[in-house]
Amino acid sequence: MQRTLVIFKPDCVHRRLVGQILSRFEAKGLAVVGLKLIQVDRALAEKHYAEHAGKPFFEGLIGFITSAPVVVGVLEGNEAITVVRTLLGATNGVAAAPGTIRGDYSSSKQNNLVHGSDSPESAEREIAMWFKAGEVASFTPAGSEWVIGG
Ligand code: IDP
Repeated sequence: MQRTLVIFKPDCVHRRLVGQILSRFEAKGLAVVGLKLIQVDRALAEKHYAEHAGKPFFEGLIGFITSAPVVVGVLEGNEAITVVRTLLGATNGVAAAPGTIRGDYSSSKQNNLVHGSDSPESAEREIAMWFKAGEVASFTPAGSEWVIGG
């Protein structure tokens, strides 16, 4: 079992797509083990996107992610990191394949609806950055053997 951090970005919240997209993750077999809506401050935004500091789109990205509330979650499941990123599709919504979340709902490089951690190291760092220990649940969802069998 693996955990990953997802952020339903301000465009997703404004466009009222949080439920629909969360549903796609759940339908794939991922379980929600943490979830909250928060207004991100500049310090957290800069920490989360530290690897992009100095890039031409950085200031715009920080402005975007702090412009409205986000819904941040921890999803758990088999190969959760890869599964989430595969469902999300390419970063640029214009290039993302049809059938992926970004391919189906986004036409933008920046406003691409959902963030997903890109490696086990990032997932661990990001979950600790966005959630306190008691905010992430540990349990075995009923029926897990049917989701992951074989
Ligand atoms: P990812 O979210 O697919 O992992 P990253 O390259 O890590 O993509 O970029 C982080 C976020 O920064 C993207 O999801 C997107 O919102 C934004 N971003 C990336 N490249 C650009 C760009 O060229 N212009 C504007 N925003 C960008």
